Amino acid sequence: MSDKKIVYSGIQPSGNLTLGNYIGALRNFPKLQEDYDCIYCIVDMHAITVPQEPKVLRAHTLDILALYLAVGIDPEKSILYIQSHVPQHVELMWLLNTMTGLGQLQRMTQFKAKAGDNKEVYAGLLNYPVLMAADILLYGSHYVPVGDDQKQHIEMTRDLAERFNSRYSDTFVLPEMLKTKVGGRVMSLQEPTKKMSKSDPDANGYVLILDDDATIRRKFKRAVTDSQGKIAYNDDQPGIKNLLDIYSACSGKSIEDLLKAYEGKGYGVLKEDVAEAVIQEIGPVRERFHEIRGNKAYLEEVYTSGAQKAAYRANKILRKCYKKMGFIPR
Ligand code: ATP
Ligand code: LTN
Repeated sequence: MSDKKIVYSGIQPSGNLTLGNYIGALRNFPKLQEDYDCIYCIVDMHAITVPQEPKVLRAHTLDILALYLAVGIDPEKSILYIQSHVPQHVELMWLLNTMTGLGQLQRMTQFKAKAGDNKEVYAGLLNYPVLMAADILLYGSHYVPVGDDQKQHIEMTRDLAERFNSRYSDTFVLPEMLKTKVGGRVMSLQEPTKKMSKSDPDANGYVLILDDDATIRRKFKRAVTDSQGKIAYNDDQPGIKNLLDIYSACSGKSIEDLLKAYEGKGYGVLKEDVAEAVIQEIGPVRERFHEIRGNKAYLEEVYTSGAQKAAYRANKILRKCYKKMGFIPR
């Protein structure tokens, strides 16, 4: 095994991926392959913490795999697999569950947001962060590239690792969040104070990686702005700020340069140009996605060999945990 540091990340097959998922997470993954030992997972066990239609879940799982490949993740360099194919995740989650505070879980913002006003809230949703901690700790991961919304989950993962280490001796690496330089939090196009989310009931709020060009142009045209009529970068104008962030992330131009270039210009022009920058950035990914997604045999080969490699590594750490906790080895 190489002595490179380990990078781990996962995406839920809970819907079609948005521009937020792409800028905040996905597009950063292939760049890390050269310098790190990368493991990328499709976290289907997390996706079922909210109801999923079986047929749709199956399709979304393969979609994410094809997207991972389309952005340039190379299965020869990185481990690419489906979470449910490596049962060690759920085993470690159980061990960690026995040392996770109920109060801590109930205070997680994602739990509160997703539980919302639902009458019936299931235990899986509450335990979501414990499964995420297991994903990360099972591989001795050093860095976790995720969007800003995952900060609390990473902190909890570190807490659990520390608790286990101090109770049973050094076992887990304390992982660090790898933040995106630009676009760590892409906001909704309709409610720019809310994060862009694939589970938003309003489809105009998000742009999907797989949206066609005309749809992308239309969604940006309808993006909510404000009545101030000047292009500036501040929290009083969250819609414009979000458009500038997206533009900067897709074009590589700095916010200052954009502000200079758009001084005195109208919102309509800005929206059109942002749409074009987005199309330029994600158009090629979309094309590669369609080529790869049709090749079932190739996808199967990738996830089968990925699961084998992942399980081999996961098993090593899991056996250590069992032994330290006092279980009789098999
Ligand atoms: P949902 O929106 O359905 O709750 P999600 O998109 O937040 O789900 P994942 O699919 O697991 O959840 O997210 C994958 C990655 O995309 C994570 O690293 C997450 O931080 C990142 N991400 C999600 N939404 C955004 C966003 N609006 N801006 C930046 N990064 C994001
Ligand atoms: N909660 C994450 C998805 C996720 C994940 C992980 C990310 C599950 N397990 C392990 C990084 C590492 C989210 O992005 N919503």
